[in-house]
Amino acid sequence: MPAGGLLPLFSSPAGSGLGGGLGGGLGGGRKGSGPAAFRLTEKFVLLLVFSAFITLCFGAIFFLPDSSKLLSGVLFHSSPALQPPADRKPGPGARAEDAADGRARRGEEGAPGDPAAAVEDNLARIRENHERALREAKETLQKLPEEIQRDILMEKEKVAQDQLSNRVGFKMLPPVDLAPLVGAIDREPADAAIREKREKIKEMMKHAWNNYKRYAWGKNELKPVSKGGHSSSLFGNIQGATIVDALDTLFIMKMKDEFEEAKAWVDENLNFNMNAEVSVFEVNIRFVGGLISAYYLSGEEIFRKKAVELGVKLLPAFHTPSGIPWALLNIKSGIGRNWPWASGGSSILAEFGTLHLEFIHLSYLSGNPIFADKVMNIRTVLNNLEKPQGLYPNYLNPNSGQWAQYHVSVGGLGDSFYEYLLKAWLMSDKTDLQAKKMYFDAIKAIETHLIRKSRNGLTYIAEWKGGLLEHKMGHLTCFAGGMFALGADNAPEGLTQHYLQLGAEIARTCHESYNRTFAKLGPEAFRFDGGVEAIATRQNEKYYILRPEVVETYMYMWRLTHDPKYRKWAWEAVEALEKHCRVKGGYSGLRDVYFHKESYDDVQQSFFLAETLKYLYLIFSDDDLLPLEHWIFNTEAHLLPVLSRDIKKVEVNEK
Ligand code: DMJ
Repeated sequence: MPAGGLLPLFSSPAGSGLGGGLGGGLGGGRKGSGPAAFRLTEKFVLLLVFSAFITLCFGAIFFLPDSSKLLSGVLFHSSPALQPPADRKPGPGARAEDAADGRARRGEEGAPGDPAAAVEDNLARIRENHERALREAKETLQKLPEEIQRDILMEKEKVAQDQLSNRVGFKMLPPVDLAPLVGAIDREPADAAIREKREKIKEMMKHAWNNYKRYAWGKNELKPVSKGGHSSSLFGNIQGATIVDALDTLFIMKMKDEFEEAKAWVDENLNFNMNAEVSVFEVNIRFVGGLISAYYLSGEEIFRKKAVELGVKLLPAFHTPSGIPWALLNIKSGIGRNWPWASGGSSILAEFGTLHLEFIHLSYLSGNPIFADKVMNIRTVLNNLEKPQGLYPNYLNPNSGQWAQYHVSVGGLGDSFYEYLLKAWLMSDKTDLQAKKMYFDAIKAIETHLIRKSRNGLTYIAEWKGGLLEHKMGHLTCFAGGMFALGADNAPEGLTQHYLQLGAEIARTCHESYNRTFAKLGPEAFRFDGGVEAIATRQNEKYYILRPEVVETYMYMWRLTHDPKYRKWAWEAVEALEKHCRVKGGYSGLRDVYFHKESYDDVQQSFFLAETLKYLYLIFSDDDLLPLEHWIFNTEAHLLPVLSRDIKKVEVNEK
């Protein structure tokens, strides 16, 4: 169709509007030199061509996949602040843009001001944005749904972590209702003989503390024989384990000056901003637990601040496919791994299963559910797993979320996981019914498959290896007497007396393991085979490192039964510690409890101050000091108040 055929439709006698404007410009050179009709036609042809070109350009923009990026590239090119910084990342898609930039920098063709170069630059950007969008879409499509979910979780976690760090840094943690904290301060026992014994235990604490202060202040632990500091790799470069572990013992023993100097050290020196690989479990039970406990007892804000700060540092340990945390974590890089000796690169039940109490409190104290989310996910993973004969193996692979080896123990590698199930239920003011069920189901299976009686009537808890029993019980396992007794009151129908009795029997067996040694302190492990009962037969099981588990069980048994034999047995332990472990520079562990001469290991463990001396002190105190209905002891004997039903609990989002 001839162009002229269309022209009348667009003709404007006044030459106004778009046609007039353009005509005035484009056809200006021919103005007045020919007939008006011809000039007008020329104008309209030009107008048509030009508008077709503009339409094409816009069409190209709007039909490309990422029109918003394109628009910002083309329309807002003059504003560099609007260009996304990610465009600058190296990679195949970045090359075109780099070339354009390079030209601009060199002032070559394509430098600002040159319209052809600007168009080329824009095209390069468009191409690059387009390629990147494709690449991202492809990567996302290649991911498994779980991976995508994990990415989202990690993003969310990062945001929560940043918010928390700001809150800690700017001292904006939410207000906490500290009342009523029952029995944090007590009266002197009425009975003079008991008072005297309690005073003696306080004197032991002074001896341990003063020597630590004199020879190892600020270090993790004391070497009481060589009189220096002792560093444990469990805490990486974090220092001051004894100070943090001792805080609440100092508080309840009313050693006020010592508590104040410990608090000042925490305020000025306790530092987590370092390149350190730590044991997540040990740092949690000693440092996080110690700080939370000190906060609740004293109300001093510095302890809460440090506890939350450390809690945030531990969060990257949970970055595993199953959410079961690594055993070891570099708190600077956030890189985690498991103990090289752990079966199949597994995480350990007693380690990842002993975070629950502290992390629930961290959520409460920070107002952020992230900590509780983490431990509730551990709970969910464990609850959903198939359990061999109802038992929980000690090794779990954090990548597959499956058990790695069928080795079950209520001692080392398993112990405090069971303890934390029971205590999670009690600490929740008996609302966490899942924990209660898991606890009672677990101990039922333990009783069926692991608990045995020796020929002479000593009840013991053996170790289970793929169905075969090893008739050995560890010192660590002795805590279970107290655990059975503590849970007895709420046991399923008709089992209360049974569990109290079981606690008493374990206490008796562990007392026997002490009584059958020269030092009257128990070995690391004792056996019920080869004609022996409650005696260590291997040289490498004969040591005693000031552990608390036996006196811990005496404490619960005393509180729950008031049978005087528990105070008697506790006092025997005090005398043995004084006779065999006390040295001028503090208290030392022994290499062989059967040997008639002390051979010291030269370490005053921080748990001696946190646990052993605290439990002994409580045995010789009235029951109104830290009543068991109001306080939960974490596995390092740090105090966590029961979170009453009235308290608004932090919402937990399960994974
Ligand atoms: C302490 O750190 C804790 O009691 C832990 O649960 C087990 N080991 C030591 C004491 O023996």
